[in-house]
Amino acid sequence: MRAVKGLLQAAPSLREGLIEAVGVGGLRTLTTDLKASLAEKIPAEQERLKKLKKEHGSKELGSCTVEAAIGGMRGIPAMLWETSLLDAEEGIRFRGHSIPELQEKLPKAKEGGEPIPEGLLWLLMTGEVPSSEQAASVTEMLRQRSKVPDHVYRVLAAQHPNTHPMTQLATAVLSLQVDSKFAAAYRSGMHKSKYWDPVFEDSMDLIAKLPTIAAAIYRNTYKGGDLVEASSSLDWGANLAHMMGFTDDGCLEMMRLYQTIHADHEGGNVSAHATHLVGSALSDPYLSYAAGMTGLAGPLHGLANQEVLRWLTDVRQQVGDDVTKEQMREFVWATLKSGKVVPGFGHAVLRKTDPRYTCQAVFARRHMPDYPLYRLTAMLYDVVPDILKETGKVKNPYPNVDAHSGVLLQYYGITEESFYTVLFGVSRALGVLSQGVWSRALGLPIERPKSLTMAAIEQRVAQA
Ligand code: FAM
Repeated sequence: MRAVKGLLQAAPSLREGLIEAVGVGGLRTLTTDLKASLAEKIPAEQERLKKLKKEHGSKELGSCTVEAAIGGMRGIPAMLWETSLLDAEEGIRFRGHSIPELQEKLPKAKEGGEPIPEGLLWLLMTGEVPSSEQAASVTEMLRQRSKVPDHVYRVLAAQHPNTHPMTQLATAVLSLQVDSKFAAAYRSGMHKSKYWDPVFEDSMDLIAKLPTIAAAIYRNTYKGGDLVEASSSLDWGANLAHMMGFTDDGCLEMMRLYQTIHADHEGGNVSAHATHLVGSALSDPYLSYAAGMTGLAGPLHGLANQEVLRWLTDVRQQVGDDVTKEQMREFVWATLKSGKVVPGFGHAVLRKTDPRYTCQAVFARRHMPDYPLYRLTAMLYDVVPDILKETGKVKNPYPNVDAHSGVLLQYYGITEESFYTVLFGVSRALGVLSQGVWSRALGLPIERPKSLTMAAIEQRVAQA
């Protein structure tokens, strides 16, 4: 009784019926309004950050070596990112939850199925695993915001027919920027304590429209421009597959899983960091997410999923489907000797197999155990790590998320690999835009790390 009384004193919204007590000392938002739930949490998190800065601001989290400064800033803990955290051995956790845990806990469209990404969005935004009603309210909120303005279709239609789908995506998103509520609010002189509100509105508008935009890019580029209407009964992830023209139940489940696992990978990767950096200048969510997407379009980052498929196609063309392990070894070595990377393997932070790879492999074993491309991918897992270890320089010889995603897409008939990174990009919006809202809610400043010339580094090390 005393504990409940304490809880009521600590949390006025418990008295107002907005939250309920769960477990020992835990609180859960009851509202099905995502923005209300978020607004409820912001003041405490602002206080938490203020306290951290005041009490521990001068403490060191790590140092920067010359190697780190010239080596892509590896391992320097220098950014706040609330929505996920990556452990080198264990892989990603979204707000503290591993991928298998999310597959169990998040609301699903069907019994025993994959999580719906809307549930993950609620979790990323609020830190709480949503109820089915809360996830359903996100689905509905996104549906209401999903209409894409006509001018965006005209912008897409005006592009050169060979424009890469990722370039089309970034261009379409930039053309939506004219409607930015944050840019308008800033222009009209909004107080900075309120920035998170229009950033939230822009982020939801953008996330809502991305499946329609992605599907339009797909239909324009590969299907003669014949667009498919959204279904009013499908969730956000499944609707993406539906609007691309795929209705197989397995494909819808695959898309829900795909859109869930690609959403976030802490803050230092190129797409997240680019979004964060550009947003720190108070560029609105359209501008900052478009920056993230141009980074995701690089072959060492998101475009690796396209590269994996091209590489696998080369294997099949040169060796055939009945490739032996020995032939595969030769092919991998030939790739390395020609000065190229083996796409889908390695990682800047991870040092073990990516759990995003593992969950896709589990999905494949369940849904397509005899599919030749799946078997080829499984064989790569047996062959590639030992070879990469033999090179003596690759820090992580194991597969990452991109080694498996293309196989699942191919199986369901999404065969156009140059589109694959767009699917990654749609999912990535959930993570980087959720963090973007929090960055403004927490009042994070403009990013401005120090750079040095080679001469300046030489001078500093000579003095050390
Ligand atoms: N194949 C061949 N060489 C590789 C390699 C791979 N898969 N992974 C790393 N290396 C090389 C790397 O190029 C570097 O060589 P140099 O010293 O000659 O420059 C050396 O091994 C040390 O690199 P590292 O420290 O192990 O990796 P980095 O942190 O520099 O790079 C990756 C990380 C992801 C860019 C790198 O592993 C790679 O190029 N992998 C293939 C591309 C890929 O799959 N990218 C997708 C990553 C994914 F998780 C994502 O972002 N979506």
